Amino acid sequence: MSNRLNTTPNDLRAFWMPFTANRQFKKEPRLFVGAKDMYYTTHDGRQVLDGTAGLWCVNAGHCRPKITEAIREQAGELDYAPAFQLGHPKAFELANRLVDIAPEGMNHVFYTNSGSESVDTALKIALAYQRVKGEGSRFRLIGRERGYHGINFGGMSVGGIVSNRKMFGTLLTGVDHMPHTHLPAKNAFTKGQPEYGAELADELERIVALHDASTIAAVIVEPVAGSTGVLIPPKGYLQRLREICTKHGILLIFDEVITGFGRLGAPFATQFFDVKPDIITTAKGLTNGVIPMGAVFVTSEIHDAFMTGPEHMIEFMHGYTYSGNPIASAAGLGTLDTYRDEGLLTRAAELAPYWEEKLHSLADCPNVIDIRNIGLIGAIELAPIAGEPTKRAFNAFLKAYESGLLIRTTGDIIALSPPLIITKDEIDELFDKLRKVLVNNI
Ligand code: PXG
Repeated sequence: MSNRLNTTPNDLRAFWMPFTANRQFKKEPRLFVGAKDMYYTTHDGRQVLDGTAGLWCVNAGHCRPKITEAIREQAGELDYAPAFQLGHPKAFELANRLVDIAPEGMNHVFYTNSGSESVDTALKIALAYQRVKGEGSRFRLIGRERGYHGINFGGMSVGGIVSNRKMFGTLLTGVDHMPHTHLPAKNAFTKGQPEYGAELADELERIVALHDASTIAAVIVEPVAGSTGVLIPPKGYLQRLREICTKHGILLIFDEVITGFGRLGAPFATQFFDVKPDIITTAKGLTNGVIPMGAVFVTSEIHDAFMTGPEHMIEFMHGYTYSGNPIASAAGLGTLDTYRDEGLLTRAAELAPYWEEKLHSLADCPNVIDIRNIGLIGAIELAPIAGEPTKRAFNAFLKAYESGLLIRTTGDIIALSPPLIITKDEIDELFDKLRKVLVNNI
């Protein structure tokens, strides 16, 4: 008997799905076969309102013409160009356009293919920068509890989600973590940034006192923690982190894989919070999620520190086969055109008050123990079912999907982050559907 799997197209066994309950999924598959603007079409022909911009990435909505056309044209013109020692015009054009919308002083970008790669690239830039500056004793990287920085070894090491770490050995050495900023006893049901918790940034001083600043290269945080269940920075917290890093010569990295490209109502969280890091990591919204691509933004000071030595020598021993891939670059340009022409990088600021009001109107639903929001992000935390953590939120996800709404869950938290093109009517539809799910005994 052959031990090959049946590989007919509708056999689901061969594909080991990422971050998925594979057995549950394959018993009850949920497949999308089409998408347009705010809606997905399912394999059984239903429309599903996208409450999560795919996985926080489809910021301009689905199948947008400028992006689709840009990809189509590029695929017929120049499909691939080697990324090392050679180039093609669109990668440079995109870098210039990205620098134009980036926070002032972020003048250079290094391309990657995902958020995880952006994070590992940023950590490597930080370590190498300290070394080229003559501060090679700075080898430590500091992350934060409940932080998510992707799933490669660097990002996992500075990340703080135990279930993502515990299976994978010793990870990077020389990493420490600050405490997370989630204080539900004080801040539950806060609209926007919480009042309490700025002092948690001072824990960085404690870590510096323990290890000595001369051993610390960089601190990495998400300005708004997404994957861990939407943790909004307390007022003054990010400013305080910046001050402590500056005081001790530590680089500050903002992981903007989720907050980049308009999610909060400014192009980047850096501008929204008016706190300047030294390095910014991005991916997702850079190409509207359509083609994998990430970019790490650095200041001229960091970039220029590498530009020494003989000119024929490679300055930074890092890069990917697909860094600045032509089709990804074209998708990025089509995406930036769409954002510009439709004002999407600031649209969340206009919608945020309406979004906030509608989101918090769910506070009276059963089992809701906290609601949090910022920009076009929302989170609803549910009381876990006794002895069955994560099940209540997963039930909500399944019920929402059946009722024509896509939500995202992590633990017992529902996270919402719709495409930035959402209308007020669609916001109403989203929260009407979600209310029905929540009151319906999940
Ligand atoms: N950093 C941050 C802050 C992220 O949110 C990554 C890095 C990794 O990106 P890649 O492209 O390697 O996946 C992320 C990814 C969710 C969810 O539902 C969040 C992410 C990915 C998938 C699901 O919260 N964030």
